[in-house]
Amino acid sequence: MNTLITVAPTGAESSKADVPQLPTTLDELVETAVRCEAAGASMIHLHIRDADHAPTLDAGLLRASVDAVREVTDLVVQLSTGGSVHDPLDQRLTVLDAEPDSCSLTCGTTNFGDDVFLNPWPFMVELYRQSIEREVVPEFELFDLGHVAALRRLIDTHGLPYGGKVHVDFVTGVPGSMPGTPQALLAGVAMLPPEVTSWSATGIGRAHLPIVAAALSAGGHLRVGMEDNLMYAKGRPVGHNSELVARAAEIATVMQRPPMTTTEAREALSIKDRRTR
Ligand code: KMH
Ligand code: ZN
Repeated sequence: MNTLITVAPTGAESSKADVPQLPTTLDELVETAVRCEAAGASMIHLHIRDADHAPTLDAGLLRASVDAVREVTDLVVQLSTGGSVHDPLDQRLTVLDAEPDSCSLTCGTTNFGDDVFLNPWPFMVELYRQSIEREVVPEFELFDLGHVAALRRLIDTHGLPYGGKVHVDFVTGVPGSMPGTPQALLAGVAMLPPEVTSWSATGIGRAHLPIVAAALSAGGHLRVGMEDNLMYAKGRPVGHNSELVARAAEIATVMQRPPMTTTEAREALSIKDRRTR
């Protein structure tokens, strides 16, 4: 099975002042999307920034970003519904108005550094219900083993997602969530409900490379990008998201699991084709 590589280029946590190479403008996002697709990514996980480079859920900017990336790439466009830890739940639901191909859906609340990333059960259910209604494929974000149990409960009580495929992403190494170790990752994989058709993993910070290696070894897919990791190597910051994608693609290829094409990814995730070009 080839490897689905998702790039998460920006996130909501790092500031442009601290990390000038973080793509925060629309032009930078589009340039990043093009280069990451060329490097082997087939999905992009987007957080949007405003004119001051601050995280925003502005409806117009979200729509413009989805449209712009869709216009120049074949990447599966996934919008974050997690936003930043400061975004209210009702506003996080409005992300679907931008008609992304996919949306993140975090399966529970977690400590998140000094903050709390809030995902109460009723919010999860409402987001899930709306994703099905709007034909948007969710990616279930699992930060902890309890989130795997919550995913099972969601599927048991509300059925399968739009398209019938169940794709999850383990986010490991967040301070307050599951550690970025192969042991924790494999414990989560062992608990996955049988309905899950594909899983990927990301390691925050220094967990990045160990989790890439562990996920590939265990048959998983990969998420990389500056949302999760700002260092390419010890003492060497990431200069561009495509560097992380290219390295992940190289490791995956060495492991005899080269990157999926965007066509393969769209099929693997049962993405509704919204492309206009
Ligand atoms: N920024 C974090 C609070 C997601 O995109 O869905 C949440 C996050 C997860 O990044
Ligand atoms: Zn995110």
